[in-house]
Amino acid sequence: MAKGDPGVTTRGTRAAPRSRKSTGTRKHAAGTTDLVQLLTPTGERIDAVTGPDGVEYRVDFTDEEYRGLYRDLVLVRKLDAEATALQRQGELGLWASLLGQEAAQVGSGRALRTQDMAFPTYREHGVLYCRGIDPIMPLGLFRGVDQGGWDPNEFKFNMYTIVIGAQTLHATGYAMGVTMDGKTGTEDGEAVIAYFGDGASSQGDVNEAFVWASVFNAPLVFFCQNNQYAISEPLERQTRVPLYQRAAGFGFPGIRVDGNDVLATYAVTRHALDNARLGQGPSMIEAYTYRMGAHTTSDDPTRYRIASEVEAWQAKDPIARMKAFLEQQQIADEGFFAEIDEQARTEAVDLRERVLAMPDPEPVTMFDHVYPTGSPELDAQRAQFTRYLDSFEGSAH
Ligand SMILES: Cc1ncc(C[n+]2csc(CCOP(=O)(O)OP(=O)(O)O)c2C)c(N)n1
Ligand SMILES: [Mg+2]
Repeated sequence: MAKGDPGVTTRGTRAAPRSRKSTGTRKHAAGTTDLVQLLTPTGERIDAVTGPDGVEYRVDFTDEEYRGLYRDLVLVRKLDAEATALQRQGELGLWASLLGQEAAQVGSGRALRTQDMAFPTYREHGVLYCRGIDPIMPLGLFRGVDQGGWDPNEFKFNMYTIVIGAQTLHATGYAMGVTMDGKTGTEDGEAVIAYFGDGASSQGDVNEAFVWASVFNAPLVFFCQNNQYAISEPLERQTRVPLYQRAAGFGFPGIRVDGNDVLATYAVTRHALDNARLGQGPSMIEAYTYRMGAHTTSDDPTRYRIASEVEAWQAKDPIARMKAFLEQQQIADEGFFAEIDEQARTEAVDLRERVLAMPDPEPVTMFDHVYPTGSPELDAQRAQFTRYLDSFEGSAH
């Protein structure tokens, strides 16, 4: 992604990209589609779209910025595939692939401003990449050699959270703190984004987070990646209404975006974040997408879904449509695509080599980062565990 702040506008204050072929501006009539989309599955560009919320969404990127988004999409997919391969070869304990969700993650991740704080689940490798964190970090976690080694404050990206939905409460508390610190109400204010899944939407924690964020007007965007499954449970086991409509019951706006469209996801997320930072409170985005792979490497999705469904979503692939757009508009040529593929290959090889070189930690170090200053109870446990390890001294084990 190019440096600087890529253009996004709402309500049409900036011009559409010049001389691009497009399908023009679309309006959502009542009762028609409620999906905000700026790039169709075949790569056709829609200049602007008015969502059911009455907001006109558009982006105004330079050619370099469009190419940057494509680069991000390809790189995060490639690194993710490498991590899956590493797990298959016994080098990671587990991996939760983002395959199919690249646009939802890159679009929202790039929409964050530097000062914004993100609270991820365990699948947000694409957002982590956009935040500038070394992609090896989550691999250390899933290899079991560290406990998640980045500083959330330095990168404004909190730790991965595997307890479903818990991070929405952490995000709510953090966002309430942002308001108390007086960091909202201006264009350079801070906004917060909480990622969660369609399955998590049924958790009590998430619904409590909705209530608290709403009544305290927290500067928070609830970003739900509806990838259609919670492990094997399909969406219809979570809800009888479109997920984004849940927001209305809690008293804040909700919107559904095509989560396989990086441009629309960027526009919708940037708008919601800017509203939050200006003090206009929380909102919810439902990024409508699909988990193309298994839930994790411990899962076999052929047991609960049919191949034709996966094929239907393959036709909506987030990277293919961006590539088609770049080709159709002559924003990128074969040389560019080859260069990106080569960069992705090189970064994946580098990632692999660094994972294989990760040393196993001394078992006793697992006590090191439980509390910042330790505790008597923890010290006792460490001492006991050390005695236990010492008892093997001189044995064959
Ligand atoms: C509190 C809690 N309950 C159950 C689990 C087991 N679990 C792990 S992932 C998952 C499904 C989550 O589905 P969703 O929220 O749609 O996210 P996705 O994995 O699809 O990204 C469950 C039930 C857990 N980690 N935490
Ligand atoms: Mg899901």
